[in-house]
Amino acid sequence: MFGKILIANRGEIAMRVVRACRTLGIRTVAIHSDVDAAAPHVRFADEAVCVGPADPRRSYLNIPQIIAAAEITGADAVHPGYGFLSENAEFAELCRRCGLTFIGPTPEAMRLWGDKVRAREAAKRFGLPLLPGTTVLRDGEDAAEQAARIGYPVILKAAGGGGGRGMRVVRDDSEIRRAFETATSEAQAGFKNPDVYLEKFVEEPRHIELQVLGDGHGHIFTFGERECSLQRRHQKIIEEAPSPVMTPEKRAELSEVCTHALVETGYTSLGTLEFLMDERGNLYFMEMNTRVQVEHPVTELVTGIDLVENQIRAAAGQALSLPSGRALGLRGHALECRINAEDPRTFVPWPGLITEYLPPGGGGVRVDSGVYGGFRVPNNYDPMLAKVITHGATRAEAIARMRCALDEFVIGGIRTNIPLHQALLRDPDVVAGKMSTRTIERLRF
Ligand code: MV4
Repeated sequence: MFGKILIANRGEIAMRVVRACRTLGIRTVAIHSDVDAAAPHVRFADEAVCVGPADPRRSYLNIPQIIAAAEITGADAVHPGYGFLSENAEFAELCRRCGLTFIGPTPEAMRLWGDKVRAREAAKRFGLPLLPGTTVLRDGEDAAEQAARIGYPVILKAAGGGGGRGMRVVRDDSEIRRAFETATSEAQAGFKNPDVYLEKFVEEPRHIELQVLGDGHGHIFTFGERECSLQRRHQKIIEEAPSPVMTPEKRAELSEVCTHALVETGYTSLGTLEFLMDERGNLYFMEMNTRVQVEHPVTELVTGIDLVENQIRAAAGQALSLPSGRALGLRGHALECRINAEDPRTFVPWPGLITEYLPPGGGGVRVDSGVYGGFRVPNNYDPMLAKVITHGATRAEAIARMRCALDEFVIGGIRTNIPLHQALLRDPDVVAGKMSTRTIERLRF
């Protein structure tokens, strides 16, 4: 096992990784920017190194400084968390060259799944269900021919995109050539990769994702799905496990095809396969995320498995023995609300000094927080302050506990989206499990 891990992140996920390290008896090094000197992850870790100024490009994304911090402190591994450098294959490769273990998949796996066209091809080869679609398009005429074959509406996506970035819906033949040109130049500008491809467009899909873990010993474990359909502009707001629309048979089938695909590609870390579900309940592979995700706790609560601890064990070369797929015993239901520093109606970020902070507690309530009373939330980073996660024997019980937890949560001095969560948990469609990716834009409160 590692002796010391450097955590190349901030906020609640840095705290989450410190906790997993403590459980495993591993020492921790925090990195931070100037404005984060008093951040909780800095206090919480055994050591801390300032790696640069507030601008994330010069601190949390500053690869030479981060590698130097690991060398100076004698860390033997780097945990990237989510965001920042977590899906940067060059960073993973540099860690390897410097004798540091990157706690994530191999750079090769990160490159494969990071290129959405290559990911689609791999998914097809290994039998994952796909929407009708294409590989890289040659030109506007090729796009028009392929779109006619697939049938409108279609969606143009950038190979270098992902997470909803670089997408555009095309509804008829008159728009397709221009859309191809615009999408190509935007992809070049945004992702330094002009490649775009087409897929059949699904109007109001649900977002369902499967949690997986590979160890380096040929084992792939699947830990069930999460439902993440409550989103706004590709930012998830509430997640849950299991999905209210999943059946045990569908879950078992999905687990089996995904296990097969990941055994074939030799995947060796924590990952998430993202699917769209259409009105008929069919699932289609969209993309794979090769990192720990914000919403991982809902899976932890219904499986009883510590995902971060097992991600670290796998990175250290341990062979894992865990329940998976059909043998997984799911217990009850879990919900997660992301608490952001923002106006609850306009979604404008609201950084500033937290004057009062009283998190909720009690049975079935978990709070993963990255702030405290007296901390000044900087305006340079993601506005997520904390996650409230509740667990219950049933979905109704998890909702009831979440309502109580949100009513208890006191955050003074800044605006938060707690009122949005309270309104969502009173919405009849949400309570009935009938969420769509458009629920939030229709909500009035
Ligand atoms: C789609 C789609 C409709 N049809 N693909 C958004 C995230 C990215 N991974 C894929 N996304 C979408 N891909 C086809 N062929 C609609 C979305 C989409 C979406 C998906 C899930 C949850 C919320 C969403 C919001 C807007 C668009």
